[in-house]
Amino acid sequence: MSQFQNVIVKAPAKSYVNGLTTSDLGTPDYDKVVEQHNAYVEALKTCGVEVTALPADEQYPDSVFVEDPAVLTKEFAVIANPGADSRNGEKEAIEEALKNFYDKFHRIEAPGYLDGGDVLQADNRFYIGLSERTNEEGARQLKEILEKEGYGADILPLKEFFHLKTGIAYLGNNNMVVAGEFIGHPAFADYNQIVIGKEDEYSANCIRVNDHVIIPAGYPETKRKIEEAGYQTVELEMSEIRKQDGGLSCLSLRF
Ligand code: CIR
Repeated sequence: MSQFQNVIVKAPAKSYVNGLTTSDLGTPDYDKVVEQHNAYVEALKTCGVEVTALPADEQYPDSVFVEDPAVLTKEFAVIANPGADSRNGEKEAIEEALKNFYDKFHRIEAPGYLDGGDVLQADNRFYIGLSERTNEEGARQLKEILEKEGYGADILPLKEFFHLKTGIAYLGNNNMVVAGEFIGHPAFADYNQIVIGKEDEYSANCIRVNDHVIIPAGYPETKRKIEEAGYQTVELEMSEIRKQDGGLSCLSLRF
């Protein structure tokens, strides 16, 4: 898996506590959100990436989840078209920020909708999930862009997970972390699978950043399995991020 040089994050807005959620874990504590987000940024820095931190935007409660408005490759950026009305405008600030790093842009256009959380890259292949946020037209547009650029792309309908990456992560070296509906899924049959049990499902959303895999704190089994596969782990407290349906991947764009 190639090394990441850059990461974009965005500070949590005070309005974060009023963001979208399907969880019944309660209202996030804003001070703790800031603390957990700061720890995330520090962990990324120890993984050797340059972190660009965008300012908080009160108008968009969910804008801390910068993964959703864009899909990045080494060569180009795709500005997504986020499927939740209250989040769609987040793409403008992300595009502005990405202009500092990319010359080549593609766009997902209505009636296509797509959230970056539904897109997983594994080497030269992308998996695109169809969800409440990503429709067939959005997925089709992304597949066409990726294939024209020389990547492979598979579209898969989701049954239960909120976003594709809610239940899957690619660690490089053909190692795929899988949970729930992705366990035994034919699309992932050729990978070495690190299987996450039902009670640990939240920890399937982990991120490999150069020599480390960042995982949520409190999942000793996941930590053990990932270390057994040969990776060094870093654990981060994610309680307040999880309350708004967010995970580790959602909080950054890595490239
Ligand atoms: C939302 O509903 O859009 C946010 N509260 C959570 C987004 C999480 N993002 C992700 O899984 N990529």
